[in-house]
Amino acid sequence: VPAEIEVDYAAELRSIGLAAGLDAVGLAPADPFTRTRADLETRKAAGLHAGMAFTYRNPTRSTDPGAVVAGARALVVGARGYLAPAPAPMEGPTGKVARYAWVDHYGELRVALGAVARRLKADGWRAVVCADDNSLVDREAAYRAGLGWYGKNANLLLPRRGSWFVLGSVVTDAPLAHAPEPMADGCGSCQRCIEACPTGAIVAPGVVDAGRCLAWLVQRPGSFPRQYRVALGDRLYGCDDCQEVCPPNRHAGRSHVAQDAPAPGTEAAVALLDLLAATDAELLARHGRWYIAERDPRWLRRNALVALGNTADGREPAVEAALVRYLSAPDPMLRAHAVWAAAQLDRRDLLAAVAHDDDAEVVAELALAAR
Ligand code: B12
Ligand code: SF4
Ligand code: SF4
Repeated sequence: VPAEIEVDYAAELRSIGLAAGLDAVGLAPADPFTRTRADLETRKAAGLHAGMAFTYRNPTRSTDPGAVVAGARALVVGARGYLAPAPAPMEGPTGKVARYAWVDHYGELRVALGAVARRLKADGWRAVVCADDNSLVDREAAYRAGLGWYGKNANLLLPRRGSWFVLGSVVTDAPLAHAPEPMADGCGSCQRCIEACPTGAIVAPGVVDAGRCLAWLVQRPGSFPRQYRVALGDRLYGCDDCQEVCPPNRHAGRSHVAQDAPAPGTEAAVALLDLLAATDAELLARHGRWYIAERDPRWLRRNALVALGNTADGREPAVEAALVRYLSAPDPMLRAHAVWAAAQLDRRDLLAAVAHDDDAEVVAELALAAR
């Protein structure tokens, strides 16, 4: 393929991506991400993945575009902005949802990348969309395509526009590869994200310890670690603190704003008492597009109990009723979190309900609540 045709074709694919809803598009060669493979392996060995599978399950695969498309030669990488206005606050105790999950931004991203893939396929090339799945490390693809730099909070920041972007690629065997200049660091001496992280999860510039990161603690199965329950505050799903404080994200008008008014169905907060009263089927229907370990809604109820314990008024009859109900829940993990929440809300008087509980976690929680 003559060079000028390649350039035209790349420009055309770029326009297709932009017209389909991407805010930035770049190209990268499909060489294996060797540095990222080493990062995944060393961080996994150091336990910083905290049991996560995702891209950590098989670092050799998730850093090799050739494992997605045999003979891969290029990546067309897209970023889609998700900063949007917040809906009006809700009444009563609510759990906060991180911005990336307010609507299905990954769905929109995949549709836009799909338009690029369709064009490539129509021209006889192979093309596969990878976005937020376990097959490719998306930030590194975007970094290699020159879309942005790695912030100290590990997020990829686009120049002047910040990090409120989801990222994905089209892996193709089309010969589009032009290695762009990698984006220069834009953080400089700033380290606000490191200082603002409520759990100290950013253990070195660009390195997040998932075992402390609230974004993973709300997703992972098991009891919510006691030492981070207060830090969870009113969060239910995701955490945005290290991005909210980031100067390139804070300059009004500099980050991409998707629209003027909240999109229909925007879910920036969830009524905690409704969540705690809902059935499994209702919770999966409402929140099924979130990552919920084992598709088991009890992890959402666990998060909701912690957020309730951090924010509610324990004398409110509806809050008291929820605590009473969960103190006699069949699931001991949820009873234990209800004990914690009741103690946080100064309702140790309700703990008589579990005085004879023989579950080890509930007993341990009661002993701590009595202090
Ligand atoms: C696992 C995962 C998580 C985990 C672990 C996060 C992590 N830091 O790895 C958890 C659940 C905690 C998580 C949280 C979030 N995630 Co997440 N997550 C992923 C996933 C599935 C894999 C990430 C991965 O492989 N990381 C591997 C490690 C090695 O990469 P890294 O942490 O980015 O490390 C890089 C830097 O350290 C850099 N580096 C190396 N040396 C140095 C030195 C310096 C000085 C610096 C600055 C950098 C640097 O190189 C490393 C890569 O080689 C991707 C989707 C995908 N398939 O890629 C989404 C993804 C990374 N997540 C995303 C989002 C939106 C989030 C949250 C903002 C969601 C939220 N609001 O709660 C938070 C942000 C937390 C944070 N500060 O990182 C976006 C990020 C978009 C962007 N603009 O960067 C992605 C790309 C999803 C997507 N397709 O858009 N996530
Ligand atoms: S997402 Fe929250 S907990 Fe995780 S590193 Fe950022 S500020 Fe810390
Ligand atoms: S807060 Fe500062 S150090 Fe952290 S990512 Fe943003 S610019 Fe970089």
